[in-house]
Amino acid sequence: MGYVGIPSAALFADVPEYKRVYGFQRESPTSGYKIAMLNRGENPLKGEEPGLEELIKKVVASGKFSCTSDFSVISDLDAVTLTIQTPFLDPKDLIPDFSALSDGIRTAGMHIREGALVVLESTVTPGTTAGMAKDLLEKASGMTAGEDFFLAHAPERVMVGRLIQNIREHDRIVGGIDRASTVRAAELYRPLLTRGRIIPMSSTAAEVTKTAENSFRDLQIAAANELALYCEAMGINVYDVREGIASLKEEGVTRAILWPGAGVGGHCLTKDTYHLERGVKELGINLLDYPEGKESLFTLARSINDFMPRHMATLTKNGLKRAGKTVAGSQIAILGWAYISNSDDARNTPSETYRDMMIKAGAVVKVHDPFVGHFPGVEIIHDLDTALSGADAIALFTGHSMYRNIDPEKVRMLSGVSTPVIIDGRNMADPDIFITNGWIYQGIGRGDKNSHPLKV
Ligand code: SAJ
Repeated sequence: MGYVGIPSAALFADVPEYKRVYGFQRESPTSGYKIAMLNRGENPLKGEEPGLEELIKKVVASGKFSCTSDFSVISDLDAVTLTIQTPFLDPKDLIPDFSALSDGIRTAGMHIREGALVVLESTVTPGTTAGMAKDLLEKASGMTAGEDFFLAHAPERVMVGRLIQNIREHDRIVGGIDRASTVRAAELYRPLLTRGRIIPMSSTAAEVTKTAENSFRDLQIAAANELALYCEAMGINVYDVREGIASLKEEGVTRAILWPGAGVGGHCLTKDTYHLERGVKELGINLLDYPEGKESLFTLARSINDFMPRHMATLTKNGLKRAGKTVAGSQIAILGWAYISNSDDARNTPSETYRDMMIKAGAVVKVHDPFVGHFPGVEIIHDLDTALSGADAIALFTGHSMYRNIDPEKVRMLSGVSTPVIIDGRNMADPDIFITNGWIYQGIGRGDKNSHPLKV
């Protein structure tokens, strides 16, 4: 019952053909509260999720959906889907942490009945469905996959803020361990789709599709970030360049250039590359023909995107230096703890890397976020004025809409600092307005502004 499981369960329960849907949640100290909330028809996910609140109310009121921690109910079910987190223990050695997923698979295996379908929606290393998952299910059930029960991979492709829409409208990749499993899984998901279509393939191809689409996105972002770093060094505005590149639109010539920024967070782009890398290492290393000694393009992209919060630290140091200050002893306000705009999701947030660096360098750091309720070890301030008062520098890390209208004059008064510094990691602030109001401006990709003359 997380960001993927909750909207999926509600949508399955809203399908007329499906008689009954259960959401399974362990009675854990951190998440057990969701069971009662969901059974009251309430949405445990914070942040804006259009349509989800109403849908949960509807399917609970109709009695088609309920949440339970009693996993034995699985023995009455025709299909079980698993949307459990698959983080990495150590990206360097490509070791994923499949402990939670394995527990879920084993539990499902202990209860599934003959003829049932099991679907992994979690993003996994290519080869996992037909390998580890099949073995765990067969051992736990005593049955044979493909003969006594069906098994497939149908990766989630959702983004927070658009969960319901994404599940309904995105094409659905469906990959069975065999043809019968692919057909059964296609049958399960087809009624969910309003615009999307089913794209059938093998389970391993489905796993590669998912891990590769996120690795490609991460690569595109890394290319935009590298270009931004180049533009800073060359004293030009990356957003002019981006507009220029994006303007070439012609049949077959798409120039999908994404946005540079303060970093890449979340539960997906930060790890799926490593699933892909582990997959080729396990399934194809002896057959792979690749330039000798050259690093994977995808892991290089990871290191460029992981560098961006550190670059924000350098811009902060430069900005404070221009104000005659050092990071040590300065007060810094981080605006945005969530990894993505207008959401409460702070998994692998780039803001954390930056905060740790600033504290280590001797700064006093305050963190503001309108959506993130709390975060282990970090005090999240919800009142913007409180976060900004006394700030020598403000670092814009997340594109929350409310930060677009920051009034430089008002904030300068609040900070009580004669020459405050703004470090824009999401192209939210108009440099000229801030500079005119006596601020020192530093922005990612803004080589045209980062050495602006100081207003005397
Ligand atoms: N980001 C940039 N520049 C951009 C786009 C994003 O710096 O141009 C940053 C964001 O600020 C964020 C991170 O990258 O920190 C990830 O942003 P995202 O927009 O990729 O959001 P995710 O990670 O929630 O969603 C991705 C999506 N994958 C693709 O579009 C290929 C989504 O479709 C997937 O469902 C999701 O991963 C997932 O769950 O795998």
